[in-house]
Amino acid sequence: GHQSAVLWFTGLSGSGKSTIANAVEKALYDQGVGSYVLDGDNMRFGLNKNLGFSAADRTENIRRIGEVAKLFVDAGTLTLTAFISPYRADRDQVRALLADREFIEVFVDTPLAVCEQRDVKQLYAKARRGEITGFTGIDAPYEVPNNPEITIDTSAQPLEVSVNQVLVYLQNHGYL
Ligand code: GGZ
Repeated sequence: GHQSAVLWFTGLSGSGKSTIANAVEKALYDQGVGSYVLDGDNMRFGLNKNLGFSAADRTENIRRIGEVAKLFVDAGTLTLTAFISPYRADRDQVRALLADREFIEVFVDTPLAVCEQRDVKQLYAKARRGEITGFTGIDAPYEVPNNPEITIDTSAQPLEVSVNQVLVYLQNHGYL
């Protein structure tokens, strides 16, 4: 058996949050552990489709995701969330919703320069040209976590090492 919790990935656009979260989900599945990923695809296109990227909308986005994550945890599911979640107060609010061991903050600490270099969706380029305003890391803030349970720098290591960091944490802390 396993103990349910939220692995709350936070970091810049292009930092690798979704990639790592999805790879962890697959690795857990291969070990016979069911988990579920909440990300932009299932939240921003569904429950949160009325929200944009203003500070207030991001706060509401994270509040709702926190509440949904809590429901999944209450249902016994190991849950992974992959959102920028740029505001420390918003993340701390989610932490406060959950029991002590139920919130595991995973800071995907990939440098802005590396995220911008990747620019898979060409959003940083658009932000630099002023075609998108309020883009995190360019002209909107990202507040780094003060005490994340896990910190990952994807510029310094391959995906498998990042995935393993998360799995080892879960193992060592009695979640698996
Ligand atoms: C940041 C934006 C923005 C702005 C659209 N700022 O690389 P992506 O495309 O897939 O990741 C980004 C995603 C961020 O959504 P979140 O729900 O994670 O953000 S938050 O937690 O702050 O609510 C990016 C895209 O949406 N995107 N406009 N202005 N990212």
